Amino acid sequence: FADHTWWKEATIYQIYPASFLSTGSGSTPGWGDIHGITSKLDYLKDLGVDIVWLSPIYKSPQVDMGYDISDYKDIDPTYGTLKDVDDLISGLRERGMKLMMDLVVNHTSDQHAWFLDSRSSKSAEKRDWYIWQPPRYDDAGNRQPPNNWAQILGEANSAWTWDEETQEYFLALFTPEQPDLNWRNPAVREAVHDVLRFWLERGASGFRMDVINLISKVVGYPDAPIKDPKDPYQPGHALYANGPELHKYLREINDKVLSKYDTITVGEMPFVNDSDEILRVVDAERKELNMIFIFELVDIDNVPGSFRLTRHSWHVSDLRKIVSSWQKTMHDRNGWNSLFVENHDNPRSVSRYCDDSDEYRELGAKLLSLMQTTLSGTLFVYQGEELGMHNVPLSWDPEEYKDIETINYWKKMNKLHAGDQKQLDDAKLTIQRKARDHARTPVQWTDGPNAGFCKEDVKPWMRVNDDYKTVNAAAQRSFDKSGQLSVWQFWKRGLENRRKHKEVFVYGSFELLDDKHPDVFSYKKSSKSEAFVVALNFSGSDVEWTIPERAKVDNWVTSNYDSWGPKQTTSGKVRLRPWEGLLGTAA
Ligand code: ISL
Repeated sequence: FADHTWWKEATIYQIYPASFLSTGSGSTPGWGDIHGITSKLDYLKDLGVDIVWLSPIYKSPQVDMGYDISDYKDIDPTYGTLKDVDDLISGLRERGMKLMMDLVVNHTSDQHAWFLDSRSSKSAEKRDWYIWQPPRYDDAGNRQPPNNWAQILGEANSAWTWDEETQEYFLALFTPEQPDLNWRNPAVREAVHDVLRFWLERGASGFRMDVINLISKVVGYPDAPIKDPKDPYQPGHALYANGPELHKYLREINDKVLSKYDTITVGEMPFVNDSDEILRVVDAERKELNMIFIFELVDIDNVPGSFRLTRHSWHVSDLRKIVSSWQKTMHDRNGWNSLFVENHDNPRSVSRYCDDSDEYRELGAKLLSLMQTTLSGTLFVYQGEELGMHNVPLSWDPEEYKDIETINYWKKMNKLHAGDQKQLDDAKLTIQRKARDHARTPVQWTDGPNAGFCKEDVKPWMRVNDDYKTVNAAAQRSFDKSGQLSVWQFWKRGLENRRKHKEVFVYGSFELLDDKHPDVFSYKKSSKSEAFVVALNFSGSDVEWTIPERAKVDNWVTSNYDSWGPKQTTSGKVRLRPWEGLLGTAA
């Protein structure tokens, strides 16, 4: 990678405000607040974080945890005030850190003033700010939605919601409370530009753009191809993801706003893995976005082409293929990667890619840390990932799950499969493995009441994971067992190492060392002047790995089993213990 920039080298820490830290300064007891974030800036600085990304804190009815915004220029009282954000920004600046806001502009809340106006009558000033369509009628004369697109998070099946008052349907891809904005209307685009300017002027340094690839829908809203003939509604991804005008809208944002500031942008782009199309967005010359979240790795266990709450088996070779092909593609074609295995929409990574049993949880979390801190791209760490937090226990009742997606999925399954225990058990297993709730439990700060997330006499909005007595930040930061590191300390060390050797890890070239081994993912990262080799055993067994000649390992310097270099051979065969990862210097 030729061009060096601050946002490429940055480590970004994603905060899910509701679950980060509750100090009682917001209006809703048991919810995290902005003041809580500001009070942890030294913790983040110490870990090695450069930029804090906040999931939405704007005014919101919280149907989808703030991804349904009713006022882009104000803060939800649950989290605090605009003044609290100003204080947060000054605290970040004092420490040389930056703030990234979450920009959710594919849709608004149905309580946003724009939508209230839009739905008030067919001749309302902002009618055309959203996507309204007349009904279709079937052969029997029954009213039907304009097309067969399925809703993504809702309980109903159609992505279209009927409005009794004005006798038309509006499009709301996620839930009916999140109507999609009509980006074809230039006034909508200008209003969005104005929101960006507002936050940049206030001191934000950039944006994570929520489902930004859904803003342009195919003209005429045609039916989606039938995937499941039993279902009247089908995933419409092909017709609303990366639609015809996406590039035009992104470039317009850049021309009119971003080019006037020094910013970082990352677009969330689900449902698309086509490298040419992705490169059209992130190619530095095209001036659209700096990078996007490519979903291939976190979609590894979805039924292909389907929604997230599905299960599909996968193998280490899939992971290896996905990671190495994106490392290479971006390097060879002047794009840029983001690195992430967790966010608020996915289960915990150690539970998903490794083994979260007591025996292997810490090793797995460190293995994933080693992988991420040694690859090219802007690195995103999700709150709690640095502690190796894992999925909620299987024993939890469905009522402990709070996410609208989970709740609606469970309702839908119960309706669809009433009385069929086998199907319902299967749906339950899907929730236990894949619900977004797993990432949303309160951060475990201490072994005290409520894990130190909120005061003892307050009930956290979501139940704290049972293991907080052993898994918590206080224990991990003060961990001191000669030669060993806690997960937190391993992350800190990994981030230091990444900074120190950024020419190799952030900007260097990537070479896959072995595409045959059933369990090991191994690669070499090189700059002009140095090189490192990484070998990761993605299995719970002892394995043997033959070091390829061209790896030219000089010295193994770190294993996730201990911080002092393993006394392993540097040529011939290496024995890797369960979930062991090795980092070595190379010629
Ligand atoms: O979690 C998913 C559904 O199974 C994902 O497909 C998710 O909906 C998709 O990644 C978009 O996510 C973003 O937009 C949603 C919001 O619910 C998510 O939290 C957000 O990250 C709607 O705003």
